Amino acid sequence: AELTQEELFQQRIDADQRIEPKDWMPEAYRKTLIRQISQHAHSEIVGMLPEGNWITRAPSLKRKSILLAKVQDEAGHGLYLYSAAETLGASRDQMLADLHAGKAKYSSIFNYPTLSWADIGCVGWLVDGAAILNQVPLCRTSYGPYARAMVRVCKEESFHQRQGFEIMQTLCEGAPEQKAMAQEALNRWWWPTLMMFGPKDDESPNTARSMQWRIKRFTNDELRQKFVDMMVPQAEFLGLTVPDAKAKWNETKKGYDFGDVNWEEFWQVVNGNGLCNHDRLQARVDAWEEGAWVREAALAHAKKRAARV
Ligand code: FAQ
Repeated sequence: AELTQEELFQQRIDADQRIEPKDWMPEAYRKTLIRQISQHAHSEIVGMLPEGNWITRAPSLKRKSILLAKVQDEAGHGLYLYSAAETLGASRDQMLADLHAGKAKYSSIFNYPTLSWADIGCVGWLVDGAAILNQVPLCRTSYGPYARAMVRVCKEESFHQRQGFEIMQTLCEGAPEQKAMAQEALNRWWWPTLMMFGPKDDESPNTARSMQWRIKRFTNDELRQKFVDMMVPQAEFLGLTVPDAKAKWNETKKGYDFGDVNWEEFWQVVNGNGLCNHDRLQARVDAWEEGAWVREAALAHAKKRAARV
């Protein structure tokens, strides 16, 4: 019997061939990619806010210029990702309108406040660490433009993670007050970073199909396990303790056991009720409104140039 379009599509996926913008694809594949890529883009853009909060208060000129560069990198990632979503037929205006209306999701992690300088260390070390674990496999995701965007993004994220770790190391080798500040920040950021990987596999409606389509290469729980396995030794190296009494090496599974994430908190934050959801969204809406004159001027300029030729 002849294969259906959908079967041919799955064959290409199974043979690890990339899907490109003009190729036939099931509508649900297109939809889930627009969903994931636009959420990812929004996360990068909203993700500038917690760190942006510390640019004016960074402890030295060197730290300030590094942080400024990092936050600019996140803006670049966001714009890359909006472009990747546009190749699937999504309009940028619509994606932004959905974000500003509070309809679009972005990563839960950016709804937590950055209270001390050590939080900037934790964002780089833990949040970017989680981001890299999640995004390195996305360099092999089945949709070409998304996969290619991830290559550069991951290179920059690796630099971000190193700078975060180095902030933590400096604090941990410093005065007792600095080390205490590092531990206190770790206590607050540990569980929210475990939530970045999404709900447990058996409560994740999208995982099975996204794995079949090779959009995702690992499940949420697989990546969360890798994260714990990577981070517990790094915390020990720093002389810090992760705030989980159940975090213990398990020789049989060759990985760490760890405690349960507070899923109630996770869904509260995802559904708009985290500590900073309101402020984050308001900051994006204000930026959009205050930038209206720039968009108008750019359009007027483009029109004038087009009329000149
Ligand atoms: N927060 O069925 P699943 C960064 C939603 S890194 C909010 O498992 P899926 C770098 C999910 O959307 C952060 N919502 O979904 C940076 C779905 O809702 P929907 C961004 C979450 O897609 C660092 C529902 O729950 N990274 O920005 C979260 O298969 C520092 C059910 O979940 C990416 O976006 C969450 N944590 O798996 C920037 C990576 N988790 O859409 C600045 C790409 C789940 O059905 C500073 N994305 N939900 O209404 C992915 O890998 C996947 O989308 C997952 C979720 C793994 C996040």
